[in-house]
Amino acid sequence: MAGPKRYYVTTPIYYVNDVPHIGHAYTTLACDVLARFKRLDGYDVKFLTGTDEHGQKVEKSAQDKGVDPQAFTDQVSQRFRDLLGTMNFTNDDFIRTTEERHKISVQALWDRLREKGEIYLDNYAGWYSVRDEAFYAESELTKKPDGSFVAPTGAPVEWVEEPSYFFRLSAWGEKLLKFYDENPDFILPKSRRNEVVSFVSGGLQDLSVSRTTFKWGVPVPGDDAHIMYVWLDALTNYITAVGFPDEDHGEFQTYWPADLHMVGKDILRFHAVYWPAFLMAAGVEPPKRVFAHGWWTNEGHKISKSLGNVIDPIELVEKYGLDAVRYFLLREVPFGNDGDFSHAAMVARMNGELANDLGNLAQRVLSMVNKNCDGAVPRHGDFTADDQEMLDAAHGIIHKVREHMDVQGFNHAIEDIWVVIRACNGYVDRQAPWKLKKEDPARMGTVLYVLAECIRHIALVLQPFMPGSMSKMLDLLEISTEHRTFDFIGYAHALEPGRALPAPQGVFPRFVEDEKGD
Ligand code: ME8
Repeated sequence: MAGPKRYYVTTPIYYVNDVPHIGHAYTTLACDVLARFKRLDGYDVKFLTGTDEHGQKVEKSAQDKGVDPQAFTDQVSQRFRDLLGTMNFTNDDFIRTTEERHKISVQALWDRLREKGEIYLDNYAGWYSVRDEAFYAESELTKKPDGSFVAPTGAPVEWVEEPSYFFRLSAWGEKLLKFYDENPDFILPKSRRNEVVSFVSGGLQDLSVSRTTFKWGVPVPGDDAHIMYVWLDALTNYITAVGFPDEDHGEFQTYWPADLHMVGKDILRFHAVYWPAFLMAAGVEPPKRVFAHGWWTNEGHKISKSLGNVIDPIELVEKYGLDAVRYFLLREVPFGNDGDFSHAAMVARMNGELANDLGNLAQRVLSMVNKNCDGAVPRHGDFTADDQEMLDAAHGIIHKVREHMDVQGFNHAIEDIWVVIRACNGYVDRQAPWKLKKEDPARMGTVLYVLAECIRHIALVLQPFMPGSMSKMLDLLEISTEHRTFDFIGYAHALEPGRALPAPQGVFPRFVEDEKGD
């Protein structure tokens, strides 16, 4: 069984009908920060991402481009892989649903459901949206003036009639409700949980899980006129990646059930209703949590290809720098809520919080150390109550941050770290080490020591959010790579007075508009 120090986190696998944008980068970023945090906190982590390559939507995109679907998916999937490097993501695996390991896994799950009598053959007659890859009941649709119907997401729907296998979802409603009840944190945030509970309480219908009118997908074992429903195919990736159907060995034993499936609110129903129902029906334990985060808009407008306002994460990184983008995305919006991307908000965070609050603190302290303490960690005398309070606050941040990270409260974690950064700035002003230089150089050494030690802690806990910049900051304190995990928090591993430090360098430049004003 998975022990307490194991952590398995997954992103949705993204459709390769289109190139990656800020929304995809956001979800994967949240997972990367959690994965990094847990690794630093001593966990054995598996962090999975990948691409969802089957189904009608992808098949159509390939056709539109006049390319064979496999060649098309190879190309677009690579764009998603490239983004991982650009964003400094640390996924341990990248899964593609066109891989052989996945076909084996999905077909094994199907066989399992079939053997257990959970799947039966019938005919489907109803509405389908290719854009959402979802079936809709007529009661969920809105009629437009021209007589056509649209899904609640605004996506067009088409009438489909074809032979289809069905999954007995209707039989799982009560069991799902019991499961949600027994696992109150299975769906976060709470508001989303309530939506799901009321959807399931309204009664579930059996779900069509195969299609016969196109070919791009995994064939149903023993009946290859049928292609498996792309969501059954896609959701199974989470167990494929840990070796399913081999449940008795290796990674499955170590990592399943997953600790967290991170998703956007658009795909919560698939993850919080269908997926646990499939798994329970197959006799496999459901994941521990699904977190549905909110939706980004661009300067107040919905992000869409047709509006031409899609934000390219690569362009953002080129303009503002990677860590500023990573910071902004998780700081700007309470995680779970919708958020708006704006240039003004980005620059305000960069200049106010990164350059001023944190950058200046480090720069001021390290420059004073460099000039007045022979470029080495200062020697300190006895700590006053003010010193002690400052050090305790820095040492204590990890406890608060850990609690927030356990419920994906990224913005709260950052806010609590900033409380300490601001407290440090207050302490500098109060203690005025530049005055102490003449009046009491020994006391100046103590004050600068306290500050350097606080900066060490701030940098340690901020590593998951801004790995590149915090690595630079820890380099400036001459902290070796092995001493950068959370085991090195606290007095026992405090900076060693007298240790030579490199010349200080700025870590967070202010953002200045160029002359063209872009
Ligand atoms: O749904 N704001 O893939 P997908 C925030 N293949 N997040 C956004 C976003 C936005 N504006 N736009 C997209 C699929 N996302 C399926 C998933 S999983 C077994 C199969 C993010 O390419 C968000 O995480 O449409 C959303 O859930 C996901 O991209 C949808 O990606």
